[in-house]
Amino acid sequence: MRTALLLLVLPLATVGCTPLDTGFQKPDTDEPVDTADTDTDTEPIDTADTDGDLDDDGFTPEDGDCDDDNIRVSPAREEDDSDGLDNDCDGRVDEEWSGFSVGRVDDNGAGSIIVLDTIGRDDDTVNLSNGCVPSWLDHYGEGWAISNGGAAVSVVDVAGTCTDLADFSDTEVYEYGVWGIATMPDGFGLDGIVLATTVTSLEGVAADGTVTQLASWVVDFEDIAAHEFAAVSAAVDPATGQVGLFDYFGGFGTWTPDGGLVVHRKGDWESPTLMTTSGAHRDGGGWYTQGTDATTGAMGVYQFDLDAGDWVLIEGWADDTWSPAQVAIDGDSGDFYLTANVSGIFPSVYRIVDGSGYAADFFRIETDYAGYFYGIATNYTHGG
Ligand SMILES: [Ca+2]
Ligand SMILES: [Ca+2]
Ligand SMILES: [Ca+2]
Ligand SMILES: [Ca+2]
Repeated sequence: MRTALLLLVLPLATVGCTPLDTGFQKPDTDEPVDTADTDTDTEPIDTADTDGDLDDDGFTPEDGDCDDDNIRVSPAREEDDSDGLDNDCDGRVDEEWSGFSVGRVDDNGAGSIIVLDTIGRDDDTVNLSNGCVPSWLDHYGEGWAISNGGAAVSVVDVAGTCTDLADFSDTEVYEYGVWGIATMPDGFGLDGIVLATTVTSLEGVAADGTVTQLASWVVDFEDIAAHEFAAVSAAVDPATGQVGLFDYFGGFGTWTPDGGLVVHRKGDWESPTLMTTSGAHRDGGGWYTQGTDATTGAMGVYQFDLDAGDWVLIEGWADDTWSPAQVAIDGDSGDFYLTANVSGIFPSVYRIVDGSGYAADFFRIETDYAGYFYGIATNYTHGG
């Protein structure tokens, strides 16, 4: 059995807020649709278009139109789950949200993955073999990839058979072990690669166990001036392949195969504002984290404002018996779901309805259960 969850020691400070940049683009309506056209030609509308929106659906490719030759494809469309198109341009084709996969670790060390449906029913519990522990998890083929207790990146099939792909337990090489993981979607040159954060680097783990370092940065817990970043979790925007890297002390970075690493906010361990262990990308736009205000201890969901270079509180609540672990987002509604552990009582998946102030248990185990929830990943079905 493996153990090794939270390894760093945390100092405290204050938090600042800036206005939310939702990233929403107003449709441009300056180009009326060919109203004078009375003939029966089959030419596309607006062939002389100069506003860059060829199909006149209100979005240019720069605005996020991922098919500028089809009005049923744009960020303003709902997804149709049977037409083979990514109607809403979130990088997922024919997707329908179907619930979550939740990593559970019992007090006796047994690891499992609970599969929840859209209203929080336990559809399945997959018990992991080989003493594997799902500290962080993401989808991998029909099963999952996990950060296995901080010591390995492992894959789990639907029957629960757990196989290590790559070992990260040698602290001479990986001082802090392996933390958050995320599976790269196909189409960005890293098909099937499991991204793994080691605090000091981003590593890519292939199906054959080969580990390739994708980025590294300066981690210096003696010298804050030299220190850059301490990334403990990763998430991917499936529309662009951009990777978000979430720092334990409130920093944030992005990485792309072509552009490399950009640190948008330094992780300040000397006077952190926000403490966090996971993050997620919302389908259609935005990087989010679950975190704790380092001064007040209040918990919240935050969005990263790339222009301001800071986190913006989206929803917050104060209950110091709660300890949020990780966050996932329902790609249909945008609501937030957090694994959380209530001191001495029970673990929960907590649901926060975006923009409503509503927050309550979505799923919990109440009867004679001792254990914790950790990793959480959003589940989708594809095709109607
Ligand atoms: Ca368009
Ligand atoms: Ca379009
Ligand atoms: Ca889609
Ligand atoms: Ca579709």
